[in-house]
Formats: sequence, C-alpha cells, structure tokens
Amino acid sequence: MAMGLKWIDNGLEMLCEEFGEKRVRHAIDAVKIFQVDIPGWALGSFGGGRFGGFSSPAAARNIEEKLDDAMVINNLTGCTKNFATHMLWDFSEDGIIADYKIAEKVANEAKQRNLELGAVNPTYFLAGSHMGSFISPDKKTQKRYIEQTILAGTIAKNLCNGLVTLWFPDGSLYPGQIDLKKAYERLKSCLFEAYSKMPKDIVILIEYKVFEPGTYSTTIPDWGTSFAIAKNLGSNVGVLVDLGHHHYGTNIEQIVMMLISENIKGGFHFNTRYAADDDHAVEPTPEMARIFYELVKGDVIINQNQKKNWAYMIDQASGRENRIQALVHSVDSLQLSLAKGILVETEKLSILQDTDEIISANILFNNATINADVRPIVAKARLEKNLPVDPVKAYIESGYQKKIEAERGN
Ligand code: AFD
Ligand code: MN
Ligand code: MN
Repeated sequence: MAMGLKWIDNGLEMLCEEFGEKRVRHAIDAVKIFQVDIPGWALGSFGGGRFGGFSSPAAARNIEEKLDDAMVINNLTGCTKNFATHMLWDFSEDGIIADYKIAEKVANEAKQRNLELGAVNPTYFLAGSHMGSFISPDKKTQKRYIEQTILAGTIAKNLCNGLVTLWFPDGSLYPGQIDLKKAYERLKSCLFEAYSKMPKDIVILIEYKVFEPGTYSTTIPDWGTSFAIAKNLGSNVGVLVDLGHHHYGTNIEQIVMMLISENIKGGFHFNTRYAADDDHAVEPTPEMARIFYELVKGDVIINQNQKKNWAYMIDQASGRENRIQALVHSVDSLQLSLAKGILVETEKLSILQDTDEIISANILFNNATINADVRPIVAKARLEKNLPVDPVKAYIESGYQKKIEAERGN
C-alpha cells in the first residue's frame, strides 16, 4: 500500500470490528457503484444574488465548457456520468423556445467527453413566466410550456436517459392575488394535456417546493400534492424530493419511507440548505445518513434491478465557492452518507425496537449514522477503482482551475 494510506486499513479494521466485515464490504461495493447526475446549471454563471454581480472564478460560459467541467468531475469521482440539462438554458437560442437540433448537438458533445445526458428539466421560469407557467391565464403562455414539456419527453427518450423532471415556479406573493383553485386546476389540465402527448416509456418526476418564488402560495407545495398528481397521471410518474423545498424541520426520511411503501417512483435533488432553498453543496449530515438508510432499506438504491432504483441527482447552485470543488464535495458527502446508511445494524436494531429499548435503539442507530468514521470505506472504494482518494485535493493539484481561469477570463 502506498505511503500515507495506513489510516485506511486501520480505519477499516476498526469498522469491521464494530459493524462486521460483511457490512463494511457491502458499503465499499455500494460506494463503488453509486451514480449521481451533475446539474448543468451548477456549472454556469450564476451570480452572487441581489447584493453583488460576482460569480465563482472561471464559470463555464457555454454548454461545451459546462460539459468540459462535468467531464473533469466524472474523471475525478468515477460516478457522475450523467449530466442533467435545463431546456431553455441548454437547448435554446433565445431562452424562450427549445430546439431538438441543439439537444442533439449537446448529446453528441456529451458523448465525446464520455458523458451521457441525464434528467431533462423543462424550464418553466425565465422570460414570459411572470404570471406563472401552466397557471398563467394567458393561453399562449400555457401552450408554449405544454409544447416544451412534450418536447422534453421526446428529447429524454431519444437523446437522454429517459427521465423528465418537472419543477414549477407557479404560485403567488399575496393572498387574493390569484384564485388558488383555478390555478391548481389550470396546472393540472395543462400537465394532463402535455402528458397525453408524451412518450409513455419514459419516467416523469414531479418536484414540489413549499416557497419561492411564491411567498404566499406555491401551486405544488408538498409531496402529497406531487403524489396526487403523479397517481392521476400514470404509473410512469413519480415524486421528486429536493432537500431544500420543505418547511424547516420536516422529517424528510419519513417522506422517503412513505413513497417507497406506496410503491411510487421517486427521485432526489440533493443539496444542503441552512435558511431556505439556498442550494449549497451536500454535506454529510446526520439527516443525509438517515435518508440513505431509508433508501437502502427500501432497496431503491444500488439495486441490481435498475428499474427499482430511484433517480439520484445533485441540485446545487450557490454563488461564491469554486463550483467544481463544490460538486466534488457533494459527491463525497453522498458517498459517506450511503456508507453510513449501510452500516446500520438492522437485525440488532429491530430486536431493540421490539423490546422497547428506546435509548439503546437510538444509540445503535447513531453509531452508524453519526458516530462512525466511514471515510476509510469511501477511500477504499476509490482505491479499488483507481481514483484519487481525495478528489478535491486532486482537483486543486491538477492545474485545471488555473487553465480555465486563463482561458475563460472571468
Ligand atoms: C430551482 C428550483 C428547483 C429546481 C431547480 C432546477 O428551486 O429546485 O429543481 O431550480 O429547475 O432551484
Ligand atoms: Mn430541485
Ligand atoms: Mn430548489
């Protein structure tokens, strides 16, 4: 073993002693096969918000540069082959109409970089959506978004991985501003119309969000609404959970469990939030480990039967940190959380649950999800795949950042 890597073997030995060799090996193998989509929008030039126009150095200026950066991330992590796109940012010349031909070109560009196109996001915001997209009273606006949604289905099927993810900014700022029922019914009827013209052998996931840009109401505010709409549309439609889209303190792992139990297709937009939907890089929080525990227990992750797996995507776009480092950091956090979720000693836990040993159950659960140092598991998985043990450090040392800063001049 190379110098300076003794901590990995030592750490693995300790983990095997506590959680058993079989579980530790399973965690290493799981980390080796887990894949997550990179969001194209995280690599572009998003600014510092209302208080400054800055963006992080050498942001990608076009789709080719976004794909260049995504390739670097995939080479460093070995688990981000899929690149998620947004129709009006990535497949449009004017930001109003999306174009199949551009999507074709982007798919080819991705292939040249050993990447594939992942989830397609119709863009229901940007110019002309000030009164909402599907809830807009303007028929022309509704039609434009219906057509874009249908096209997203065709693009997903022919050029991407067959997944369309829908997030609607529709809602209102003040009570009385819109008729809540009319808005909800307009959204449903536009969505039903679009759905009836989309290919059926794709998966569609409906994202919900409790606030922003609507401050008083959001037309699809919670998982229950997504669930109801998905159920009414068809068996290829499910629910997309984004970590930043709940009221503070919501038990997200319980939502995950319910969706699995209801046998509906699910997906994730991973990120960390501190105040609202601030879209920060994923961190290895206890919440994240608990979510992975439910995903593992529900067999909807790293299942050999690909059809059973949920869709896993990162959705982050915070403004100041180095975006490539931030995405690699997210991948690392997800791998750590997956390993923790797998280490939970389920058999012992269920005995403690059945015998009402409340505190012992909690301690046993926390030993895996909070207290275990699983970095040796993730490191071992990387070594076995010939990947750098510390991908953020490898990125910093690669010289890529200096190169793009010189080339892109922003
Ligand atoms: C916004 C929304 C939502 C969506 C993303 C991409 O809050 O998370 O998934 O844009 O459309 O951040
Ligand atoms: Mn999202
Ligand atoms: Mn969001």
